[in-house]
Amino acid sequence: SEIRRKLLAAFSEADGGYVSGQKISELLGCSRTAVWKHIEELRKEGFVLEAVRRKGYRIVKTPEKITANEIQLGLQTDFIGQNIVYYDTVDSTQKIAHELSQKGAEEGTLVVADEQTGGRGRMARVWYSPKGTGIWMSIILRPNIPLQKTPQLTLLTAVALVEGIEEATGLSPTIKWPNDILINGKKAVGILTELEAEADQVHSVIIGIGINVNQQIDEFPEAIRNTATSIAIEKGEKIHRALIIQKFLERFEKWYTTYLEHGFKPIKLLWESYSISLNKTIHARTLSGTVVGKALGINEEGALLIETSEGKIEKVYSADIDIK
Ligand code: BTX
Repeated sequence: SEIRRKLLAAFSEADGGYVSGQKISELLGCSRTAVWKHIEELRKEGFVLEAVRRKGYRIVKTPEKITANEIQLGLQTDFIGQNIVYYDTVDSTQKIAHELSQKGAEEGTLVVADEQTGGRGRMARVWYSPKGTGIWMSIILRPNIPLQKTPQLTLLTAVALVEGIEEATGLSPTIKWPNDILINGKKAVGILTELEAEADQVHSVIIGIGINVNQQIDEFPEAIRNTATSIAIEKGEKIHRALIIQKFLERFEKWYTTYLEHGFKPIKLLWESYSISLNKTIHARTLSGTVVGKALGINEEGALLIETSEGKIEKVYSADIDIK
C-alpha cells in the first residue's frame, strides 16, 4: 500500500537509524496508534524493530523470507518493482503476471513467489522452483517497440542480472546465449520472455526470471545436478534474496530506460562483454537442426551469428547451445 511504501521509505532514508513516531505519523498522516499498528505488522512479517523512548523506531533486522516490504526497503527505482505482488506459493509467476497485465497492471509491476509448483522454462520445459531458496519472479513491461525487437529484452535482462548479482554477491556471472546466466560455468539463472501482442503491436512483455540462490547441491534434482548451481554454492555462504532482487531491479531499470531512449547498441556492447560463447566453436541445436561454427556475436535483433566451416554466416534466433 501507499502508506507502507512511505513508511519503508522513511526507514530507508534513516539508513539503520531511528525514525520518530511523531515523524512517521506526520508522513503517513495518521495517529500514533495507527503508526504502532503498522509497526506491529512489520514485526509479524519478521522485521525486528527496536523502539526507544524519545528516539523512535529503528529496523534492526529484516526478515529472511522475501516479502514485498523487504524488497521495497531501500529500493532505488522509479517504476520497476514499485508495485510488488507477492505469493508464498504459486503455480507460475508468469501466469499471474499475464493475468495482471491483462487487467491493466502498471509497467514495472513485479510478481514474486517463494515457491512455484508449475515453474516453466522455454518450450514447456520445467523450471525447478523449490520453496524458500530461490528467486522466482516476473516483470510486466509495456515497451513501445516492434515485435521483432522483443528478444533484445531477454539480452538486456541478462546484462542487468550479471551486474545485479555481481553487485550483491561479488561473484562474476557470465552469459550463455540466449538466456542462461552461468556462475563458474554452471546454470544459476534462467530467463523466459513472453509476449502479449496482436499483429505487430506489442501489448506487454512478461520477463520471467529464476535465480538459484540458497540451494545446496544435493537439493537439485538428479537431472540437473551436474549442470546447475546456486549463488550459495559458488559463494560458500547464504545470501539474502531481497538484496539480489533490489540490485537487479536497479540495474534493470537503468538499462531499460537507456534502451528505450538510445536503442540496443549500448546494451549489445555490454552483453558481448559478459558473454562466454563468443569466438568459440559452438553447437546450436535449433528446432530445424544443428548449426556448428564459431559464434561471432549478436546482431541488432539479438540473433546469434555463427560462422560455419564453409565461411557462411548463419543467424540463429532460438536454440540451445553447447560450447566445445
Ligand atoms: P530453459 O528452457 O532455458 O531452461 C530449462 C531447463 O533448465 C530445464 O529443462 C532443466 O534442464 C534446467 N533447469 C530446470 N530448473 C532449473 C534450475 N532451477 N536451475 C538450473 N537449471 C534448471 C529457462 O528456461 C527459463 C526459466 C525461467 C524461470 C522463471 S521463474 C519465474 C518465472 N515463472 C515461470 O514459470 N518461469 C519463470
